[in-house]
Amino acid sequence: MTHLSRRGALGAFGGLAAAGLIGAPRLARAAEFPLKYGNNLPATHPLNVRAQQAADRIAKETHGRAELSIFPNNQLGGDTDMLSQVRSGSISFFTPSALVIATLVPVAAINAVGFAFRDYDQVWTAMDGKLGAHVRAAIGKVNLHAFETMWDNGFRQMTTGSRPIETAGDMEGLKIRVPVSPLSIAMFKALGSAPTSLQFSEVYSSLQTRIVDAQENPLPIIDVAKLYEVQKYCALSNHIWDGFWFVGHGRTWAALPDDIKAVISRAINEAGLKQRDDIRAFNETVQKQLQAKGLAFNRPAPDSFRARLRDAGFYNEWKGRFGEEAWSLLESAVGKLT
Ligand code: X2X
Repeated sequence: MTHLSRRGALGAFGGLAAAGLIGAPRLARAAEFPLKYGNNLPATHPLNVRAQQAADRIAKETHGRAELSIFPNNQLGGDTDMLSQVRSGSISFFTPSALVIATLVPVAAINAVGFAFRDYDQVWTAMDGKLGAHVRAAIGKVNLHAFETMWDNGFRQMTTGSRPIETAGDMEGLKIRVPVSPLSIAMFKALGSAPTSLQFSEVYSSLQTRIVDAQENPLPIIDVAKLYEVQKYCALSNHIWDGFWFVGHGRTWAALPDDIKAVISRAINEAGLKQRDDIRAFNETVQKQLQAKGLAFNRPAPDSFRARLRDAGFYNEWKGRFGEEAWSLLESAVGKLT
């Protein structure tokens, strides 16, 4: 009797559990191809907004077979960590800035040569054309897959805490944070500054605690990462154009079926084009927004900076480092630099 009633109770419990399961939201089935993507930018930056749209599209168009999970804002570690994770395959995708991937693929910093690009027409002609193809081929050689469309970071501007920068003379002795990038270090040394390489994850706090006095980034990043809270002045120097390469771990990418690859490529490349438009629109309003938040702007003429770089031998040195082929591809887009 006891035995029976216990079985009865269990049976009832089992039935409820089954009913509960049926009524509950469908548990997500693990995707056949789970793909982790890490980056260094806040979730509100257009790069993350458009990447999320690409992820939704990938889930839909592969009928859930591939799932791109995004880890923004250095959740998986700083740039250096994510670069080694995408090389080992512990993450599938990463969007390093050209400056950052250049620690692995030196020629990738070619787009960041100081004061090379005048405007976005020159940038996209070069990066969607032969110069971009040259860099992508070099990225392929270290067993990473680079998608065709480069995503925009922007023209980098300098912000400072203690004094404005009007001419190249004001760069003397400036303690400025730059990304983990040999080109950035060389360029700011040539300008007479005292640059320090720090990962982006450390920028806000190092400005706040005054480990450094200055940093340089495009205005959209200065806005979304709230760097205006810890900086006073912004010099619209446009000294470097910087973009993000969307790269994948080579073997993970190669192992995906062709139809999945096609969906992912389309989704990422098209999202990248939209992200460029977002940055263009952002650039039309961001200066006013930052002014309203207390940042004081000025626009130094580039001539004194260029002259100082030329006199310090910066262009000649980097022409040698990048090599004749890459340098002539850059000059065919922007004109003579040396
Ligand atoms: O670290 C930076 O300054 C950033 C966010 O622009 C890069 O990724 C290079």
